[in-house]
Amino acid sequence: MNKLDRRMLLAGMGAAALVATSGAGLALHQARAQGAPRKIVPNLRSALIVVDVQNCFTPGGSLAVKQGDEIVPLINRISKGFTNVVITQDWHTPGHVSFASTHGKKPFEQVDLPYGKQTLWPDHCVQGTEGAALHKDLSIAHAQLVIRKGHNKNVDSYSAFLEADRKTPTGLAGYLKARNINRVFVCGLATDFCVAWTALDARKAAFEAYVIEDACRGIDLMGSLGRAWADMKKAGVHRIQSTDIATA
Ligand code: VGL
Ligand code: ZN
Repeated sequence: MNKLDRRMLLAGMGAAALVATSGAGLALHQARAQGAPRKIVPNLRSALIVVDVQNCFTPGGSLAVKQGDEIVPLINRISKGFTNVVITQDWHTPGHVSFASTHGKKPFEQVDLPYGKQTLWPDHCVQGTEGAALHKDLSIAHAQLVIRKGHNKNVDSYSAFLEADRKTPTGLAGYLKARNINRVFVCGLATDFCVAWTALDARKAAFEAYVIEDACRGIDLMGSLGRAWADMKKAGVHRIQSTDIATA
């Protein structure tokens, strides 16, 4: 085969490949136009984890996340597509180690604790108070487990899986595994703290993890939101929107 023939052959293959690609593209386009479902369909091995949708984190609360209440109707709707739903509550003692007031410091400063750096927060989600209650419009009657975290006075817990000492389990991984769940979908407050830490720890515990971006709101303390998304991407957390999920 001479040089020219070879070039023509390659060009011909290229054209054939192009046709094949656009053919497939057309088929996909037609499938979409026909309304073929391309959504994620949660199954019995999937669980929705609704993180910290509590009065303290919604407008009017002591650690209010901007527009934190807007996600409530969205979460109610998404939850209908899940057989398995877990709800978390931040659940601190009075005088908790994560409170600025405990250290005579201002909120959003940091302190060094035996387990590492701790960001200090306004007093929030004190056990049994109205602020720690779930938002009144959150309506997920079929949720099966409410897991309370950060209840140890000397250890915070952003994650629903592991406390901030990075070694005390909450029991959530064992619960999910005992029920044969392998995929978790995380939503709630706040994207860059409790949602991100929960999704990252889900990956460490070998769950497939999805964060439903529009069903979360972030605090964004000195770039924490961008960092959280970068960390989650690196860990293989899928970033999706509520419209990507099929509702029942
Ligand atoms: C949270 C700060 C302190 C959260 C909880 O739910 O994201 N953030 N405690
Ligand atoms: Zn907290």
